[in-house]
Amino acid sequence: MDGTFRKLLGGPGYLRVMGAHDGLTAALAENAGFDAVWAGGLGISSSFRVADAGLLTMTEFLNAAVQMRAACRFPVIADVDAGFGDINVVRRMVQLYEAARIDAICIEDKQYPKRNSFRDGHLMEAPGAFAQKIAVAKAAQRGPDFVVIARLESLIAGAGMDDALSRAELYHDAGADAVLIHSRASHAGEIREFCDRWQRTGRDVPVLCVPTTYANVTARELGEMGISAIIYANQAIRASTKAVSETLASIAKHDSSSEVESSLATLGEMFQLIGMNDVLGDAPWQGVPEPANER
Ligand code: SPV
Ligand code: MG
Repeated sequence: MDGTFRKLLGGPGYLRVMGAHDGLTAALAENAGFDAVWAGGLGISSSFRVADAGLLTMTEFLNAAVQMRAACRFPVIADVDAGFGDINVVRRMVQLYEAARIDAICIEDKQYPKRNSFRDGHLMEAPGAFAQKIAVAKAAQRGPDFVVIARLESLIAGAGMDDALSRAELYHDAGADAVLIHSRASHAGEIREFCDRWQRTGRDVPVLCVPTTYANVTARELGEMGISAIIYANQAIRASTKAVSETLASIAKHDSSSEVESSLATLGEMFQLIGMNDVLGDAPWQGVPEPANER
């Protein structure tokens, strides 16, 4: 990676961030040219077949993020839901994630245990209580590079744009390095309005967004509105779920995998992805010719 994630996020233009749920999907995101990976709660929960409702433990989320960290070189942004507990949990969480070389965490201002943002029935954290979580998170980090993103759920919970903006200012004052404005509108109008009004505050703070329900907008258009990073949070897990279901159904139906062979990754492609050619001691190892006198 060129420079730290903090520098990338604060740099010109916008980053495209792909959601992943394990080491393999993180590597696929890196190979496809994305700028960072989102270790997303929905994707990780789905990979366990568990509801995205604060059910997995911090350790399970952290282990998934660590698996991604080890499998790729680009930045890892970890979705840490509402922080897994109170301010004491948040402090320990930051210490563990930073020690694991995760580049950034994103904490959302809903009460623990949170509900997925595409469902109803949200309870927001009181603004001051969440600002305190952010302040504790920032105080807990040891190095200068770790990034804390405050995720605003006001538009999701029906609290409105004024609430989102006033919370964003409060969280920035508490030390947030960036804010994520979440919307589940069917178009990017809320994002545009937030960006316009946020820029008028004169605060030079990166804004991230998650265009799941407003998928008909391009990253470039969001960048022009003032967004610094666009997170495709769940497309990878949805793609693989559909592809695997269809493949398995075909094999079951035809009593054979012949129908689907052409749509599968080849063994060679899998070996390349997981580094089989780098396995030491396997014969024949193509990398270095054997010395002639030992033949
Ligand atoms: C996730 O991917 O877990 C997220 C993003 O938090 S969203 O599901 O869009 O709320
Ligand atoms: Mg999540």
